[in-house]
Order: sequence, then C-alpha cells, then structure tokens
Amino acid sequence: MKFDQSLLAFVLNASAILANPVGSKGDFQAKCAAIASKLAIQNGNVYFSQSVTAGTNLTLPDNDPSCAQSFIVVTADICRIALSVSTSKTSNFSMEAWLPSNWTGRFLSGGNGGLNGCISYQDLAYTSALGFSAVGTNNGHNGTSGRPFLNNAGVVEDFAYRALHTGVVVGKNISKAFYGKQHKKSYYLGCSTGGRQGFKSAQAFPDDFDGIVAGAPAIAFNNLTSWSGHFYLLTGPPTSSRFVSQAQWLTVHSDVLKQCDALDGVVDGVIEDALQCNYDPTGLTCPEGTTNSTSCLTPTQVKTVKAVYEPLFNRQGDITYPGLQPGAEVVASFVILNGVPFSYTTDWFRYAIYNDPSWDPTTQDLDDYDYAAKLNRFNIETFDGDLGGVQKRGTKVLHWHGQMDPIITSENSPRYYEHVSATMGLSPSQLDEFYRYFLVSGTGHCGGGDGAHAIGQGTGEVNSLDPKENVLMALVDWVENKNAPETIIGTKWVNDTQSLGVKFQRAHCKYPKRNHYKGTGDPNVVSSWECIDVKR
Ligand SMILES: *[C@@H]1O[C@H](CO)[C@@H](O)[C@H](O)[C@H]1NC(C)=O
Ligand SMILES: *[C@@H]1O[C@H](CO)[C@@H](O)[C@H](O)[C@H]1NC(C)=O
Ligand SMILES: *[C@@H]1O[C@H](CO)[C@@H](O)[C@H](O)[C@H]1NC(C)=O
Ligand SMILES: *[C@@H]1O[C@H](CO)[C@@H](O)[C@H](O)[C@H]1NC(C)=O
Ligand SMILES: *[C@@H]1O[C@H](CO)[C@@H](O)[C@H](O)[C@H]1NC(C)=O
Ligand SMILES: *[C@@H]1O[C@H](CO)[C@@H](O)[C@H](O)[C@H]1NC(C)=O
Ligand SMILES: *[C@@H]1O[C@H](CO)[C@@H](O)[C@H](O)[C@H]1NC(C)=O
Ligand SMILES: *[C@@H]1O[C@H](CO)[C@@H](O)[C@H](O)[C@H]1NC(C)=O
Ligand SMILES: [Ca+2]
Repeated sequence: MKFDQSLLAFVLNASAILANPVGSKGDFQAKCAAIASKLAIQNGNVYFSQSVTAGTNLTLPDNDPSCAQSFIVVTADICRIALSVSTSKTSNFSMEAWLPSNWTGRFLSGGNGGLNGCISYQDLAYTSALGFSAVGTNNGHNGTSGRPFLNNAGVVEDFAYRALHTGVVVGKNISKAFYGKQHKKSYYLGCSTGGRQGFKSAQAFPDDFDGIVAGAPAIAFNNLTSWSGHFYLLTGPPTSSRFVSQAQWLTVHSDVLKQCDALDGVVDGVIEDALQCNYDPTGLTCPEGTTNSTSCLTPTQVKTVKAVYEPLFNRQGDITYPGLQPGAEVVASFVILNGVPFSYTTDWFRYAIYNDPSWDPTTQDLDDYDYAAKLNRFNIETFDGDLGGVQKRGTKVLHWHGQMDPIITSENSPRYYEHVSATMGLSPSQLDEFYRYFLVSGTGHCGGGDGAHAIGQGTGEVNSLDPKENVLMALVDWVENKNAPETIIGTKWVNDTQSLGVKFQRAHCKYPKRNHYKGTGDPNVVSSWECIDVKR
C-alpha cells in the first residue's frame, strides 16, 4: 500500500478523528488484555482478547481449512477480540473485532463470499489499518461448503441476514466498551455474497450503516444460483458435442473484442460498457467438413455460445437472470463453462432448498429454478426495490460491478438499479442523492482482470487512499464531507505488480453514463476519457 503523508492525514484526521482515548502503547495493551472479561454480550461467549502489534504474522489455527487462510500479517497495532454468539437453539456465529490503536472513530463491518462460512481476515486487516474498528463474522457456519444448511433453518437464516446484522449490533457494543465512546460513523465493505449482504442491510437494516460499499452483489440470490447451474445444461460435460473447449473460448474472446472493443473508442482489450456489446458468434461457424478445430465452432457450439450470453427465462417467459456479459468468457471457461456442475448450485439445492444430499445436479431444470425462487428462504433473494429506509436516514450506497465478471454477470446490476428506480419512482439524478452504481471496466469477480481493476476494494487492489481512487475512502468522503463520487479511478499496474508502476488508469463511470475516449490524448490517462450519456 502506498502511504502518502497527506492522504494518511485524510484517513486518520478527518473530522471525527483521534477519538482514541487510550494513552500509551502499554495502556492500550493492558486495556486490551482486560476487555474480554468486561464485555457483556447477549447470548455471547467471548473467547479471548489479545493485543497484536503491527507486523505480526498471526496464525489462525481454528480457521476451517477450506477457508484457505491459515495466517495473516497484521499491519497496525490492534486489539483482537474473538467470540461466538448464539442465534437460536441450533445456530451460532463466530466473529472477531479488530480495534486499532489509531482509531478514527469509524466503525466498519466486512462481509463474506460464496456460500461461506469464513471470517474475512483480509478485510479485517485492511480496514483496521485504516483506523476503522473492524468486525467480521463467519456468517453462521464454518468453511465453504453448504452442508451446514442441511435441516438447520437457523444456519440458513444466519447466512441470509442474521449473522451480519447481529454481528454489527454486537460489534458496535464491543467498540464502545473498548474505546469508552460511541463510534461516529458506521460503514460496510463487501463484494459478491458480501455485496448481497450490503444490499440486505440497505433493504432491511438501514440503521446499521451510514455508508455501504456493495461490489458485484449476489442479489437475486436464488436465481443467480440457478443461473450458475444452468451452464452445465447448455454445455453438457466435456464429451458432449455442445461443449466448447477452453481453446475455443479464447477464439470467441478474440471475436468478442473484434466486435466490441472499439465501441468505447479505443482498441485496448477492454470493453468499457458490456451492455453496449451485442455479440454474435455466427461468423465463427466452421466451414463444412472441418473437424476438431480450435479456431472455429460447429453449428451446435455456436448455439451454445449464443445461449451463454442470453438471459435465462422460465417456462412462462419471466426473466430468471440476465446473460453472461461478453468479455469474461476466458475465465468463465474455467469456472461455469467447464462442463462440471457448479458446486455452489449443487450445495444450495441439496442443503438449503431440498434438504436432500442425494439431489443430482445433472437433473436440474427450470422447475427447480422456479421452486427455489418461490421458496426464497428468509428472503435471501435480496432484490427489494424500495431503498426508502436508507434514503430517509441519509445512508449512502456505493454499488460497483466489474464489467468482465465471470461468476456474477454485471448485467444483473443495472437490472437492480432500474428496479429501484422504477419501484421508488426516482430518476438517476434523484437516486444520486443516496445510491450510485459504477461500471468498473476490465474487472473480474471482485478484482483482477484486463482493465484498471484496483479501486481500493481490498488487500492487493489498493493503488492509493485518495478518495478519487479508493471506493472505501470515496464512501467516507461522501458520508462525512458530502463529496459524492462522480467517478472511481481504477489502476492497472505493469504485470499486475504494484512495485512495477502504473500501466494505465481509468475513471470508471457512474451509471447510466458510460466511458468513452475523447478522440485525442493518451488513452492510458484518465483525462483522455469522458463519461457520456447513453440511451439505456
Ligand atoms: C506467516 O507464517 C506462515 C506459517 O505460519 C508462513 O507460511 C508465511 O510465509 C508467513 N508469512 C510471512 C509474510 O511472514
Ligand atoms: C498511528 O498513526 C501515526 C500517525 O498519526 C503513525 O505514525 C503510527 O505509525 C501509527 N501507528 C500504527 C500502529 O499504525
Ligand atoms: C455452533 O453450532 C454448531 C451446530 O451448528 C455446533 O456444532 C457448535 O458447537 C456451536 N458452537 C458454539 C460455540 O455454540
Ligand atoms: C466454528 O469453528 C469455531 C472454532 O473452531 C468453533 O468454536 C465454532 O463452534 C464453529 N462454529 C460452528 C457453527 O460450527
Ligand atoms: C452491551 O450490551 C450489553 C447487553 O447485551 C449491555 O449490558 C452493555 O451495557 C452494552 N455495552 C455497551 C458498551 O454498550
Ligand atoms: C482434437 O484435437 C485435440 C488436440 O487439439 C486432440 O487431443 C484430440 O484427440 C482431437 N480429437 C479428434 C477427434 O481428432
Ligand atoms: C427469479 O426467477 C423467477 C423465475 O424462475 C422469476 O419469476 C422471478 O421474478 C425472478 N426474481 C428475480 C429477483 O429476478
Ligand atoms: C511480467 O510477467 C511475465 C510473466 O508473467 C514475465 O515474463 C516478465 O518478465 C514480467 N515483466 C516484468 C517487467 O517483470
Ligand atoms: Ca476498448
């Protein structure tokens, strides 16, 4: 992370700051050691509190192996508190609070990912080092599998909304008990399932946060899970004549770029607004008599490719979920287009929808998808269009989505934005007051990708703490100083390696505008581009 002194002053000294009543380092450590026995958490069981100094490589022996996080390097002096909270006779969640010695008076909760089950230690480290009193939970179960949902409604309820909300209530209490005063502002940072959790808060618990960053949200959750599963029906296994190989998807990707890369004015391998791209693979049809070529597709494979980009509809013709946006096909060929049933889909149907571990994902069909949508356990769909709660309270929602996301198509994000607009009867300029959506071009699922994907969304994706370049600090600036973001500048490093320097930067636009090259100037710099109006 690049620490510039003036930016550090912004992060650590804005309005609320240095609310920290804790004196010297020794006082901080003593206070931390003592806090565990002083906390009174309803239904809670505090395991320990320990002070951890900056630079410590913390081992996490209790973390489920499937979470793939057995250690984390802590970059600030923190007080680490671990506890569990029971939520019903059969359910509980684990959580941690990382309370920095350099507290800014700000509180923050992170979220989760996929079907897990894993405290996001990365987010705890990132945000506590920025001066937030940071909390995160395991969302009610341990590990990445959906198996704990089986015949245990309490665990599903925790996953749908309860662990996050309860963790916030408890976390605020812990922060207050430790610092001796209430936080000034409360924030949320999450992506994927974490993005869904951010929208769940906006829809159902508007008092939890003053500002929410929701990236690549897994909203319309049941339908997303059905959509992820349906690719297996389109491709079949790798032996099927419908299946398209990874080498062929590379060919398709080149063809996508041929048709759509220049729509934004520059041929650079990045499609700024995937919604502008109406890709047609027909031109890739192999000449008759060709066999086994990676540079063309059989007519049957052309059908598969077309269907991948088309929305999924049910038998009545209602949309279940939009199509994959063109541009993400190469990574998608390793994930949802690999000829294997998608594991989250299998787990969700087995353990949450049917409570039947023997349910066979190769038998899935549109009736299963309708059933899951109707059942909608604990309203996990998270697609309520009324954000009146956050609007009234003044909470700000910063929504973003990578335009080459291979796991959650970015086309679902404008669908939700338009749903909010229609439900509330508000135009984009009216929504701007409390809800803004950014199209982050060239960015995969929550990070990575061919474009300017580092926007400060988490560890490894931080070019700067300047609010212009950092979604979290942009949100803070919006909430505390009323500086609402018009764009979010993203960075692409040389070889995706920060120490090698900046390859290019781009200011990602706020929907419904899209990014377009001005026609002159270096396309690698922000000022050569502009956000233009587009008929949607
Ligand atoms: C932290 O410790 C683990 C072993 O517990 C080790 O594998 C890892 O390399 C260490 N990381 C750093 C940055 O020291
Ligand atoms: C706390 O902030 C000060 C600057 O305000 C900095 O010098 C110090 O390194 C920070 N300490 C930690 C542990 O982050
Ligand atoms: C939490 O609930 C699980 C069952 O879902 C149980 O196995 C575990 O022991 C419980 N843990 C605590 C700390 O209550
Ligand atoms: C998760 O793991 C922790 C640490 O091993 C354990 O205390 C807790 O009970 C587990 N929770 C569940 C729901 O099984
Ligand atoms: C935390 O909540 C408990 C009740 O669960 C309450 O007794 C206590 O005063 C609260 N502490 C703070 C600091 O708000
Ligand atoms: C098709 O080509 C691949 C390598 O590109 C080869 O492994 C495979 O055997 C070929 N199949 C047929 C039916 O020719
Ligand atoms: C989910 O899909 C069903 C059809 O399977 C549809 O009726 C419903 O409107 C969809 N809901 C959302 C939020 O997309
Ligand atoms: C960039 O990465 C490639 C391989 O991934 C390597 O061959 C090349 O040397 C790297 N360039 C620099 C400047 O490090
Ligand atoms: Ca382009």
